[in-house]
Amino acid sequence: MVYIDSVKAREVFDSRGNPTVEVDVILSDGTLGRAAVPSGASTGELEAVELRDGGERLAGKGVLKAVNNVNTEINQALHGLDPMNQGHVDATMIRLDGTPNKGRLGANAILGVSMATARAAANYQHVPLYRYLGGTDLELPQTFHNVINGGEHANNDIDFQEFMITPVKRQNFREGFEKIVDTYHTLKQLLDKEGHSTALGDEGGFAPNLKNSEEAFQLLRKAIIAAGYQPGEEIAIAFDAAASYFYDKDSGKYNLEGHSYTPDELGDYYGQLLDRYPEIISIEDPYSEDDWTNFEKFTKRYGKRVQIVADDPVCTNPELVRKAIKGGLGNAILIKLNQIGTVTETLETIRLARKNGYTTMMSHRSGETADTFVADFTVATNAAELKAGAPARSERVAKYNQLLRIEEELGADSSRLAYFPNDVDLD
Ligand code: 2PG
Ligand code: MG
Repeated sequence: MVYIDSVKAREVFDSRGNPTVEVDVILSDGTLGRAAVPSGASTGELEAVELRDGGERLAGKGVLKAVNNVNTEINQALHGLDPMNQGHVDATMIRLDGTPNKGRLGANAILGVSMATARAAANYQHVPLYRYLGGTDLELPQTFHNVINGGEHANNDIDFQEFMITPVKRQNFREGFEKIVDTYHTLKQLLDKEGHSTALGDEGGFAPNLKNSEEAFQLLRKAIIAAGYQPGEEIAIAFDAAASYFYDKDSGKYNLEGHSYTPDELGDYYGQLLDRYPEIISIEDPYSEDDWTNFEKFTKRYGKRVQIVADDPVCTNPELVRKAIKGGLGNAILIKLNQIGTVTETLETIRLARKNGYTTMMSHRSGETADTFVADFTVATNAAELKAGAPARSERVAKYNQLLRIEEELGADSSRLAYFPNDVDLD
C-alpha cells in the first residue's frame, strides 16, 4: 500500500511579498503533492497561530521555524501514514503540536502539510483535487468579487474593507464571471473619468481615495448600470465591514469615517444603506469580534432581509461556530482554511454550519499565492459561495481560471442557479 515517504517545506513569498510556507508531500511511489499557505492582514484574534520567526531578517516575518518544524518533527511523525486517511494525518499533527491553537509547530506549517497531503492523494489516484475531495456531487459556487478595497487592504480613507459585486443571475460560472469582468473594466473607466486613482489594493480591487463608503456604493451602482446590467437583478453588491478594525473597545463605539456610532446607531446606519441600496445582499462582520451581543442583535433585526456573514468572531473554528449558532450570530459562516489550520477541521466547520442552516462562504486571504487549492475545495465541499478577490492580479485570477477549468470538465451539469440569501435550499 502507498504511504507518505517524506514531507519537505520551503520558504516562498506571497502576493504582498511576505514569506510563506510551501510544502511537498512525497509518497512511497514517488507521487508529489504540493501546496502553499495564504496569509491574512485583518486577522481574527482567535485564528490558529501563524508561526513567524521574529528578529531582524525579513522584518521578523520569516517562516524558517515553521519550515524546520515540517522538515523535522512533522516529517518523522507522518512517515509511513496512509495519505488517503486525511483525518488521521491531520489528527497526528494536531496531537504532535499539543496546543489548542497550533502555536508550537505553527498553523502555517500544519496547513501546508494538510493541503499537500490531499493533493498527493489526488495525484496518486489520478483524479483532480476537487473530485478526490468531493466525489461526484459537485457544483460551482456563486462568486463574490472585491472590486473596491479599503480598511486594512488599502491606504485610502474608506473604513469598510471590501466592496464586492456578485452575479446573482447567471447560466453558469463563466457567464457570471464575464459580467463581473465587464463591470470591473467599466468601474475602472468611471473612476478614471471622475478623477480617482485606479491603483489596486491587496485583493485586486481599486483603492481610490473616496470620501466614504457610501461613495463606493454609488460608484458600484453606476458601474453596474453603465456595464449594461441591472443592479440587484443581475449583479448585486456585498461588503465586508471588518468592523473589528473601527471598533473602540474602551468606549464600545464604532468610529466610522468621521462619525462615532453607538452599536444601535451603527445598526440604523446599516439599515439606511439597505434601504438606499437594495442591491446589497450580504454584509460580513458588521460588528466587532469583541461585540457578540450587538452582532447577534443585528442578526435578529436584519437576518431575514440580508445575508450576514461571520468571519472574525468565529475564525472557521468549530467551537466558536457552535457558540455562534447557539447565540444566533450571523446566518452565514466565512470559511478560511488557514484560520483553523487543517483540511479536516475545516470540513468539520462546514458540516456544522450546514447542519444548522448557515450558508458557507469560502474565502481566500488578502495575502495569496498562485496555489488554487481553495477553488477545488469550494467545488468539492459544495460551498454555496466563494470570495477570491477582483478579476485581476494573477494570484486572484488563478482561482477563477481554475473554476473555469473545473466547469469545463464537469460540463453542463455543473451550473448552479442563482442564490439569494435565506432561500430554503441555500446550502
Ligand atoms: C477577510 C479577509 C479576506 P484578510 O477579512 O475576509 O478577504 O481578509 O485575509 O486580510 O483577513
Ligand atoms: Mg472578513
